[in-house]
Amino acid sequence: MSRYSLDSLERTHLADQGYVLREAVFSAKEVASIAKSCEAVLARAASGPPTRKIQMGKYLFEINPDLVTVIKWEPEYPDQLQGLEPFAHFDSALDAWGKDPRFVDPMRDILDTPDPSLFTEKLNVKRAHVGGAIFLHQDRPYWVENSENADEIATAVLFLDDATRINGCLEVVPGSHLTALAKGREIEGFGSFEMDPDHFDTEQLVALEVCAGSVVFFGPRLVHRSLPNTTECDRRTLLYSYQPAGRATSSEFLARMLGARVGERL
Ligand SMILES: O=C(O)CCC(=O)C(=O)O
Repeated sequence: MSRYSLDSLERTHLADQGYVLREAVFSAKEVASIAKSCEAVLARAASGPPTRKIQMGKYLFEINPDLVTVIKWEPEYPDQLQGLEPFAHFDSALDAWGKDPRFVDPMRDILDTPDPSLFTEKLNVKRAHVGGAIFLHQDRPYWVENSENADEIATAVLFLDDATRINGCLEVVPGSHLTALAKGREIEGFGSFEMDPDHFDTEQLVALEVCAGSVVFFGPRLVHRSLPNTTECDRRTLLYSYQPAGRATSSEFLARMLGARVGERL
């Protein structure tokens, strides 16, 4: 048993509800340091030579071939960053945080593997007033074509700011990981990754209002979303997704797609 392993109540909660919430996992000082690294990564990604922004579904993507990453912009405010994925291959500080036992020990239990390692890393920065929604989805469909086994990937979400209903906290559907994979709605040019809220009882969503430094862990089938940030403060999250060691990472899949080798252009 490792220091931060799931306890028996958490294991039961994970099995029944599909997620585990731990509060105050990282101190305010640690969160401030992580957030500083995140902002530096975002600034670096946004300062490169602009490439074409592509609207896919409700999202606005820019693929940055130099950093081998995908930048998301706010569709309604196209000069405002929405997020970035992946980035551990070009930021050693955030790569190192991804190895912290407070993420890795629980992941050992969740994935039932002795050596979880990073599959992908994502930053979501719902900026004050302009941060938009992350639409209802499961993670698995996004990963099926871009991983070695999408069923063996799980995510830890670290909250870098206090998260509330009005700034777009994470909302999850407890138990949704146990039901059949939801059918996505087909969006031209994007695929069927998003779920159709008209065919899903969104009353089942539970808003996870948490303090900065808290972490939520969940697997690839949990239905979740987050709403726009209507407040005057940012609501940022850092997501680390893990898989058993030795498998190709999302940056390697992206590099293959771009015809580049990770590290070669950084
Ligand atoms: O609200 C968030 O930051 C989490 C969003 C999410 O589920 C995702 O980016 O896949």
